[in-house]
Amino acid sequence: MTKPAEEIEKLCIDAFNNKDKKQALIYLEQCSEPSKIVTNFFRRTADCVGPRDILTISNVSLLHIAAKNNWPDVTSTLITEYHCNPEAINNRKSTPLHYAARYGSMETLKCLITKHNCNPMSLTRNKWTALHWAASTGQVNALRYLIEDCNCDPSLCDTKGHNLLHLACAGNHIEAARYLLQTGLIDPAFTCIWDCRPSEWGQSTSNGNTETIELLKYYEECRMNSPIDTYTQVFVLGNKGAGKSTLVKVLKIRSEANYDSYPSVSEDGNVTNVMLNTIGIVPENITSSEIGNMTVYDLSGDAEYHFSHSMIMKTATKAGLALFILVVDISQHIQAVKKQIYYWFNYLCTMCGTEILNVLIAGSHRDVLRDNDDDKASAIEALISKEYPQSKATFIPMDCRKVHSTEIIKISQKLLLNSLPSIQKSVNANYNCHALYSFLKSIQKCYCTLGQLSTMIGTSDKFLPHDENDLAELLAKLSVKGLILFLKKESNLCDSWVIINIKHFLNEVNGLLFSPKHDLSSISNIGLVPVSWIKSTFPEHSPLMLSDILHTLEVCQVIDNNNADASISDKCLFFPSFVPPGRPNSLPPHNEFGFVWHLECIHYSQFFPTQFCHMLILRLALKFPLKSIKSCSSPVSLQAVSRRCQMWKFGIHWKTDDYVEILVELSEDMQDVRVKIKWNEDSPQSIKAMMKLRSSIIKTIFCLHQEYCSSLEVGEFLEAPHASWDSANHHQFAMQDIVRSICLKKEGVLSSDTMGSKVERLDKILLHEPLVNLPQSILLKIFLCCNTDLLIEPDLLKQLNQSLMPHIAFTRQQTFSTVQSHIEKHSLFCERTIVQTVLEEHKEEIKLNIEEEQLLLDSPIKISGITYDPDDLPNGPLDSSHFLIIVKFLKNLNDWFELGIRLDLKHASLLKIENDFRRQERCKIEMIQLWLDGSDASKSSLMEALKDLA
Ligand SMILES: Nc1nc2c(ncn2[C@@H]2O[C@H](COP(=O)(O)OP(=O)(O)OP(=O)(O)O)[C@@H](O)[C@H]2O)c(=O)[nH]1
Ligand SMILES: [Mg+2]
Repeated sequence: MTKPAEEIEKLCIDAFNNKDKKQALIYLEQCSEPSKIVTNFFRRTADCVGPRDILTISNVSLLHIAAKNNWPDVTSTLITEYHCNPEAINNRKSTPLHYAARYGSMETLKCLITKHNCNPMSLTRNKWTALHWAASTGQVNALRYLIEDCNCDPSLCDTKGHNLLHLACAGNHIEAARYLLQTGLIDPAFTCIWDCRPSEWGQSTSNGNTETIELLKYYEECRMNSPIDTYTQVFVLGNKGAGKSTLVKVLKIRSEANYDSYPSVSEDGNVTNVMLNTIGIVPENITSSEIGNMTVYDLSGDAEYHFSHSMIMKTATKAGLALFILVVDISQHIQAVKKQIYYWFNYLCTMCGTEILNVLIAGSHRDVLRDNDDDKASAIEALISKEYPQSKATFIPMDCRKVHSTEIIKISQKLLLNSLPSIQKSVNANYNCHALYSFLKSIQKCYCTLGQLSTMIGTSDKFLPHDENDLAELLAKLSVKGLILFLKKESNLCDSWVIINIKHFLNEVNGLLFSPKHDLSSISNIGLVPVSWIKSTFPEHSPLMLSDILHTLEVCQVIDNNNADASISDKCLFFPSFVPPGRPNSLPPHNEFGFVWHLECIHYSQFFPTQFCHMLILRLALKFPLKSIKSCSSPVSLQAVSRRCQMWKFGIHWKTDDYVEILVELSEDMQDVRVKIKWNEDSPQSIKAMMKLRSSIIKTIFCLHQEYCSSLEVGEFLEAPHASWDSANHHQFAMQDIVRSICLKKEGVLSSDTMGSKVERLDKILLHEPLVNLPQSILLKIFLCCNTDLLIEPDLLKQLNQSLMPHIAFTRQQTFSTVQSHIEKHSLFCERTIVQTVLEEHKEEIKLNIEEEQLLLDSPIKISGITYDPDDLPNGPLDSSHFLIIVKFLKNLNDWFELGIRLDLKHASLLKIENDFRRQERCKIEMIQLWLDGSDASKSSLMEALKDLA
């Protein structure tokens, strides 16, 4: 019969008083409010007897008891009021924390760690942590708290080499085992000092409870059958016919047992039966003791695939773990070899950033080199180490066909070595990856969505996570290994595609979808393909899946005709890679364009990558000429678009309703993007439209540069409008100089041609640019102060309007921010740091100019009945380029000698002029020249001097 609560409390206190500790604790554990007794008892006895002494029974302190029974209050009281050691140990070096974990006393566990700073990783004599205790008793909550909230390392083993799974399995704690496996942090195949894996250990210790053992065995099998963490992705790239497929086949043959007698090796040790002219991408799984486990992608060297390949590689190499073999045919002329190396490094750098490590360069066809070509290999090697020192590239000249050469062994060794970092990185690969990969293989599908996969897992008997986020994480890991292709859709995770059988998928659609071999011009000549074409060409695949995959890879864009009811079949896909290669003959000649702008690669070995070119055409087409198409599936509307817009491999040309004609193209060497615009100068509408288009197109180009090749150093230039294309008259002006001239209000800009130093007036180079005549005060406010809601003063507005006349002037008062956004739409420079930098650099100078401007704003000066209006002079400093303007300005002034004195010219110099030239007019001209040649000539100094004369 149970005793009433009061009686137990009394018996407990009596036992304490009689120093019968054992009995006291038995009663204490039965009390409903143990903390009350502990507090009361100690309060009475603390003076004479130490609590630790009283409450240590068989080496267990009262704190241990409190932890075991989950008495957080007692625990806190003992520690804070009676100074008990929170990390007191018993004879096995177990602390109260270990007790709390072992018995799942969650409140006390948290209290000990968070409030009393106990070390959650403290060890017992057997090197057990709190985690080991929790695993051995199946306390899932304690495991979860210690791993997830306290970041405890669950991979530690005890003195017998047991990990947490050994302990969970021995106790048949299935939930704990499942949780531990799901963390992916503990190896289910780890063996203890008796060579036992957790499942075997469980078998030897359990009493016929096999549930946990079965679970672990399943994981072990998955891992054994799919050693995914040892896989590395290798991309083999290079020009057509370089020897890529040959090299891949040699590696594959070497991975076979008894490859000496392999049917594809000829008597002289050369590989035979290589499939020539690879189409698209051919993945190959190679497993050998020589190179480890690799997914090798043999890429076609055909240029038309380079774009789609880079998109696939970009997706696959996001984690930066892939290796690259570049095959270069070194039997070609050295210039051709160099060109190939530049091209492919450029390709890799723009795809993976400049930090590409470990590129292996196989210099194929070494056997074809003549004796006197010996220096060629060393020249190539020198070139690589000079141009790409950061790439750690290894160059191996070889005959790719030889199955037994020392070079192929060297390549294999290098591959193995280079794959180690990526393998090491994945040692901690989530063990669920193995199980998931096994599961994916078992469902025998080519592809599915993440949502479908989650449902399949949910209805299976496997212990896999089927939460979408967890699944996405696992799939991404498998994708990095090249075992599947996971195309994550951030906006709707459920609809992300999982390509389970890449090989099958690529074999079926690769050649056709990523670069169609057959003529599509009957469908459209601007890269538009109706989804119905995809449907009929690939009847076995879902058109939604195909278009989605291509869209995700940015190989094409789905054109949405803004019709919510439209099914995918009514839609159209735009493939930049499908546009015809040839430049149309009907384009306007160069000198018809009033605006010609270039973005050029500065470094000779760099050029815009194919991705950039494709995306340029894609983005511009969708933003401008194709923007308005409503229904693209009907051939009639496709033809209508085709009439207004032409596209080819390197460019796009279109006309607008405002008589604006735009041509954007890349030069054939891919080092120069040009934007040319033609408009109707008699139509204000056309001029306005041109201004807007110009700024928007250039913004788009800069965005693409950032996205696809930000490491490329580029320079920006303008050509004089309507110039002919012959080299004698061909002058281009660096944008930097133009901006400097605009900001400092200098009129002329120096041509950047190395040939000459042609000075051209700014307003002749850049037509209809609002910034050209913008007063500096407004320029400063727009670029440096931004977004002020202050109204522009009437005087400034007058000046502003003068500079914006006639097309985009304001009719009434404006705030700075409205002016800013208005100019932004029409200027070539808004939002551009280049202007900001120049303004910052010359801020003080510009401020002085503005002060001068203010001073002189309203004060024309009259001398002998003639008015000298400062508005007739250019602002700021003057030099010899202003000679004619000044001569005209001072046309009616007679007293040149006096003016010279006021302009601070030397008396002696003026006398010399008088002596040498005598005629008044001539002397005045010489004086002006002398003044302009000096360093102080400016509008303000001239106006000051005239003021003195008046
Ligand atoms: N002499 C010699 N011939 C080679 C060497 N490497 C490849 N070849 C030959 O060059 C031809 C083209 O080789 P492939 O391996 O098909 O070239 P690829 O780089 O795969 O070409 P694509 O798939 O078209 O991009 C084959 O006939 C090979 O036998 C080499 O090192 N020496
Ligand atoms: Mg090939």
